[in-house]
Amino acid sequence: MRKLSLIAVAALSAALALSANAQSLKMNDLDYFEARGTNVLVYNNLYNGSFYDEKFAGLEIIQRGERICTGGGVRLMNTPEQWDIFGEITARDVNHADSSVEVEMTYRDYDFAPRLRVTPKDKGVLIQIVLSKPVPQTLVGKAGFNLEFFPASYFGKNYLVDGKARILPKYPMHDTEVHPVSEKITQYFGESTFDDRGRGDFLVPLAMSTGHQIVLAPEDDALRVGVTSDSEVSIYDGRHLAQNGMFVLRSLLPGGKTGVVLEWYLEPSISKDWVRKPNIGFSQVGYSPAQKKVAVAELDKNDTPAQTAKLLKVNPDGTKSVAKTINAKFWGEFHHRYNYVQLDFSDVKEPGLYSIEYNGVETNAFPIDKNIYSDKWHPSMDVSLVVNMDHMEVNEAYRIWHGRANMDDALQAPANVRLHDGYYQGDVTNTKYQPLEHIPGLAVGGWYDAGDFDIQANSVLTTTLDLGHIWTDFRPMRDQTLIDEKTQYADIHVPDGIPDNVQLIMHGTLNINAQVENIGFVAQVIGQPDMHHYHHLGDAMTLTDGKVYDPSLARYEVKGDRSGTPDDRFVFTSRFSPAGVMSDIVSLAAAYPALKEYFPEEAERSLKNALMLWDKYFDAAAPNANAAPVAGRRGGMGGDPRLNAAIELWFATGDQKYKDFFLPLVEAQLEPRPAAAAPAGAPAGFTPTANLTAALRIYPYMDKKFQDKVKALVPAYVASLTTNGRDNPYGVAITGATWAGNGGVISTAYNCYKVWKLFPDMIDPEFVLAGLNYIFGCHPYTNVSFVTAVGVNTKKVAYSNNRADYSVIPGGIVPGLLVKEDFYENKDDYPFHWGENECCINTAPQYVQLCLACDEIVQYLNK
Ligand SMILES: [Ca+2]
Ligand SMILES: [Ca+2]
Ligand SMILES: [Ca+2]
Repeated sequence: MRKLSLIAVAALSAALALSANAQSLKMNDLDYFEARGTNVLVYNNLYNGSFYDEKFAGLEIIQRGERICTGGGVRLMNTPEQWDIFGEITARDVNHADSSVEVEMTYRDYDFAPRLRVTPKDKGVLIQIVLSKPVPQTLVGKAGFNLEFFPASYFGKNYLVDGKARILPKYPMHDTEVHPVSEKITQYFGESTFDDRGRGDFLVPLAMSTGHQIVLAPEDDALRVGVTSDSEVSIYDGRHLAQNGMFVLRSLLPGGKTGVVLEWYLEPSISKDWVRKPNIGFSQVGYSPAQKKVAVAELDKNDTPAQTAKLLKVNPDGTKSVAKTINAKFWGEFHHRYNYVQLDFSDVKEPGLYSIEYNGVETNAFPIDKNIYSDKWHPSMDVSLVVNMDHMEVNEAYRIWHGRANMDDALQAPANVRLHDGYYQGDVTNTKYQPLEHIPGLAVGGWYDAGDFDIQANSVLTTTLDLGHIWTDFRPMRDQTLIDEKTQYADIHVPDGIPDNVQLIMHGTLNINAQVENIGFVAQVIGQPDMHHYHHLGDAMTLTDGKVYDPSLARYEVKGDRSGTPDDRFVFTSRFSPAGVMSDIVSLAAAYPALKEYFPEEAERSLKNALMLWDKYFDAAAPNANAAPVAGRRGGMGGDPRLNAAIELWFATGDQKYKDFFLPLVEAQLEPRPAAAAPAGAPAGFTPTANLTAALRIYPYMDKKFQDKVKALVPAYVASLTTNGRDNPYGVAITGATWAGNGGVISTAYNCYKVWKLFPDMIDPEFVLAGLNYIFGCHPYTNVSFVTAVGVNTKKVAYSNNRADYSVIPGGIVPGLLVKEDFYENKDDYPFHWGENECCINTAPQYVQLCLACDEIVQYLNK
């Protein structure tokens, strides 16, 4: 039970005494306004700043369990984009006595700090904008109160403006105009999202409608939201500017006035009887006969949990028979909003097709079968890792996914450039190249990092490394892709006689080796030179013209293989450190065993470069040398960054000198670390137990003394891996306030597998399987599979580079559930939340590893 504060109890009693307003919004003890079926949040979620406007802050409405509205606040344009400035929240006062929330939004550059005050009124809230000073002259006609609605939630609905009926458009189809750029409110860091082709203007979407009352989706009780004001209220469609744009309701603030300058009455739709339908979480790929099978039902607190559920078997004639009556185990409340019930049907082992019926809901059907994990990694290896290949034309049957992209790679980034997505170039370039000089040889290999089109060091290195480990640990011979690096062409579902795993490893080393040979090391990023190119959507080949930039040509002029169009990617070469280079060695050496068998020349090249880097930077990479570890790159955090490089070089060469180097370092890691020794920048939840990651990798090859020592530490290690899931009914750690936690779920489950592989008696293999059960649908909010195209009910949209088409690239793994105050979210109709839906390339091989591990485990359990 939630504990009500004394103040909340007093406020509740006062409201009950009036009783006429029994259906109005009340402030709850989480400091937002609540009524049955509707919540109004006022800056309970703040802009976190890392990627600017994430469409998860401001005044927001959660209605019938879905967040349909966000971004309520004073903004400076009709339809703000991700990089448009917003007011910094410099005060937020929650007053339970009069049920008000008041926030101050400060625009420092404009000496402007409007206050937003929200109080319950009738069946909704009164929104007031209060000014102590008039709107600055430069912002008159620009500053207004905006409220944003997710378009996809409203596809197929209408709106009323002063009683006149209008259709909410599925696609932007209204008018815009261009204004001189001198009128534009500068975006963060002076970015410009709009390419004006040198004309000196910017785009302004015009209102779709204007009136004094606008009601969205009046016909739909779950989506209806109305705004009434004495001021004019307009509705805009932000998708004219950006595909992730919103429907925006907006009123301008008047000039020359102070005090309450704007009032809106906002009425969401309350439902006194609404009960959310149970969300029954289970694995959308089904279950193997011998494994544990526990579905989790997520229930509205107004719902009455039934004592039993039914497991139904679906017969060939379409009839369903009861395979088991399941005793429902009430788990209780978790994360405030819902109650949870566990439904265990582990004893059902007969292969077949099943569904679960509980509290009036029947799930989609799913299999119980021996081989459910054996093919679930195919879309990631066959499609996701192929479609995301840079510098390749990628074909599949009748479709070209994209042409050969970025063939003009790349220019030396000049010093002291700060760009989007954390790209940063300091005051030294660490290379022999002049600013904007073309660096040769880079138009080969590598992957698009995620939903964007850059090659980031961390993703190209870890993807190559994990693909290398997949080969040495599992040796998958699957060959369903033609990959021709000579003509830079790939064809999906076309075998070519070479295992795809090996070809993908080579696609990684081709880029890593090119960077090492031409730059000297793997650069932090090869990324777009400006915001207009960074936010590119569409065929990657159209991102640049493929012609090397020549500043002597006029803008957009073309001469032979050079052009005056400044679209070539920049190589960001600062943040270099000898410790960071150790990660380059790790990946090249880990690639060696697979390459040696199929591409001996590329294998020798990789090993040669790894050894060259080792010799060159060995001394400088020692801990406590002047060079600081590079955050986010493996091997650079805590301990000696050379350790993993030495291990991989030892596996690649068998040279005793590497073993002599790493063994004492690994043995030192086996000493328990006191909490005070947590390294700077250690991830949240860092546990001061022994670090067994490296020890488990070398375990089979070490002597008994070493093995005994490691074995003694395994129970504590297992506890550290499995503790964080015990606070919730899913048995998996659920994390992620700004970036959801599926990556952590996968890596934790895989670490459990690595323990099980060596010590099958010391860990329950169900901890490995629980990770994939969660990813495949046994999670809160919905039961959709977080792996696109894998499972029965799977993600309909993802933040991949085809997100503007509301589509997916099969085999991608989305980050999953964002965890807010008492609310989870993973939208499946709006693909533009990167923290929920962006498929990162380096998650794909990690997921493949886990599938292969789970397949091995269930084959063992089913024996
Ligand atoms: Ca990126
Ligand atoms: Ca192949
Ligand atoms: Ca170019």
